[in-house]
Amino acid sequence: MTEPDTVVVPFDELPRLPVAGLRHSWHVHGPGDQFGTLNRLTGDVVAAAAGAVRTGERIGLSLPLGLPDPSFFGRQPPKHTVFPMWPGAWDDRLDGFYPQASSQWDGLRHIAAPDGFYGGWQGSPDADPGPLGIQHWARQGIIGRGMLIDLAAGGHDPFEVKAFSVAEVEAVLREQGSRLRLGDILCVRTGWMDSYLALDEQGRRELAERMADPLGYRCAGLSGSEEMSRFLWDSGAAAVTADNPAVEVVPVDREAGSLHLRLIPCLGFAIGELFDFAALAAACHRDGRYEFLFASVPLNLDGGCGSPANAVAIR
Ligand code: UVW
Repeated sequence: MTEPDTVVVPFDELPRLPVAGLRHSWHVHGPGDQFGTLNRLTGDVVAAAAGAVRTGERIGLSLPLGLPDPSFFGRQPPKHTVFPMWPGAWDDRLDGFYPQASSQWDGLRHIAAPDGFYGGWQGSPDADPGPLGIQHWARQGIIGRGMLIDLAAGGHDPFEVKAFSVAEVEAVLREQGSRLRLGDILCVRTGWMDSYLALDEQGRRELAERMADPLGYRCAGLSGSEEMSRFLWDSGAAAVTADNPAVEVVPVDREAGSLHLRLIPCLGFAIGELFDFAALAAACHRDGRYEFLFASVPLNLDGGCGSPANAVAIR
């Protein structure tokens, strides 16, 4: 499904970490690399991505900052206060702001392997804001060709366990007539966000209670298997985003493994969660065109472990 000549080092040629035993890319972009798979967004790749814009239609991909409400995993929606500065001028303030509570990027200091963070960094994120902070991604933004992979029509319950396999992802790409290429930003729609937004207040409260434990709830998502990480790496993707809370299926199947662990510390993947792809999917299905220019600028927050997505699709 991927155009040739895209991948620098094939997944099966990557070495394995001594403790985690998983394939890693720590040597691929040189010592001190801060970008991981975002290195695939070269000038040529981004310039070519602009070719996906035909009509100039823009579609926001982020939830309002206050959603989900209640938040998940012990996070909180920010408290927004609007106040006068002087006559005719207003200011505002966010208190209790969790950058990963809404549509968001997981940065490279969000998850460590037993062998260390991406690249082998052994520091402590609360002590040193420099390495792997989200500020590095803010410098260039996350701009490239977006590709919707719409898995939502499968008839599954997004609030139940359903692990999408590589074969299922490839089948959808085939049905869409989509070919992946180097630097693509994959936008995986599982239908989770549509189901979440359709819940009433009580339903949202009950779901948040079930999601108090980041590892203990149930949701449909990509399989955490090595096969899936091989597919994502070899596809040339620069980032993987999804409309669910973790990109991957939850709970993690111990036998298959954790995609968070495989992708973030081992392969340096940028992953995005809780995106809203409903309007984008409607537009893509309308004209049978699933590519677009994806533009997102993470917060320039020194030492940030993640960031609001601030993402838009331009068609
Ligand atoms: C955790 O992995 C704990 O959170 P998230 O799913 O937001 O990345």
